[in-house]
Amino acid sequence: MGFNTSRRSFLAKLGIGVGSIGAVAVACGKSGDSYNDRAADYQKFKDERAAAVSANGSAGTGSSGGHGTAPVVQAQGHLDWREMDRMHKKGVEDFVANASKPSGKYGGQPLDFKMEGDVKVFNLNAVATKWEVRPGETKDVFAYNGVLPGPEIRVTEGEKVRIVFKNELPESTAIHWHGQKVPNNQDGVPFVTQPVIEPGATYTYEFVANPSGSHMYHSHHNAMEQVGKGLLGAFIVDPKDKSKHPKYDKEYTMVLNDTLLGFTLNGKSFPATLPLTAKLGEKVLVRYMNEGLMNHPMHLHGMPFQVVAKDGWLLPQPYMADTLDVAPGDRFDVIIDCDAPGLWAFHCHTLSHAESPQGMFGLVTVLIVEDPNKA
Ligand SMILES: [Cu+2]
Repeated sequence: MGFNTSRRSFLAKLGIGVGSIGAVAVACGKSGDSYNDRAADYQKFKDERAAAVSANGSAGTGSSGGHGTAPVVQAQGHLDWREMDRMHKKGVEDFVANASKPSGKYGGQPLDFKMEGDVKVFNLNAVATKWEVRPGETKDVFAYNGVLPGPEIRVTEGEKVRIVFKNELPESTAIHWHGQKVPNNQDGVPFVTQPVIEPGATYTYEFVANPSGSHMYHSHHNAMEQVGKGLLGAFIVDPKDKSKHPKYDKEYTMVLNDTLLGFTLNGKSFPATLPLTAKLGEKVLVRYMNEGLMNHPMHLHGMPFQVVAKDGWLLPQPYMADTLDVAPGDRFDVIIDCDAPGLWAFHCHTLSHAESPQGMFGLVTVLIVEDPNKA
């Protein structure tokens, strides 16, 4: 499906006419060039985003069916219920099979470092490559060290950090350390705090890790496209003094994204997403990170979770929830007290990000709580 056809059909389905933003601008009597330019830019951005989502949704013909907005709408009313059930079942079976023996590449693994004096040194690059979002669906992506999400960079609060970055992309870029209190010239915003890092160039970032908590790193240049295509990762700063922090037995990071690669959880779309696993009675920390353009109300079945931190900062009063809206740029730390054995669905509750007539897709995984007494 071509770019324009795709965009028009997507907008038509939503009942949105092209140029509606421009009409609003005129109706409001704001006719200054800069306002109209901005309105036009905004419309262009919205069109491109809609086209990206639509194009992604219509591209997949995997075994579990389409998984974006367009095919969902087209398919409704055309599937025999038995066929629908078969596809839903197959998606879950594929997920379970993959969970026990994951196939393909997964990102987000801790990045190796070396110490130079008292500085923790990491090497990172950015490359254009291919990435399998789910079986049968491979995308052209930009990736840090070739994986999505990029490798996890993990340091301790107060540690000196150096990241030697090589740009192997066909375009310029720069890295922003989202949530970190860095010196102004290390903030990674081209033409605001630093020159762009051109193709082939190397740039070294250096700062002291602080504050602690769940943070992110991502491109801050042509970011709608570069982050949308995969230039994102977790930057986790362990607290120097853990005594004030809640205790947990294991942890998972969920990096959410929603544009050029479709709805992805740690770079994968269900059924290629991996489950979270815990033993009965364990406490699991989940770090939600939204690198996308949309809010994602993340919902766990069977157990609530305790929200303990926002953007790395411990909350003065943690609270219980089972659905937590994670907006673009947000990080939340939640702790699940795994007191209910079984397989529990764990998904974004914007249902168009999670389920179609052909089965679940996108921002869906499962929390498996094992009861050791029933092995
Ligand atoms: Cu969502």
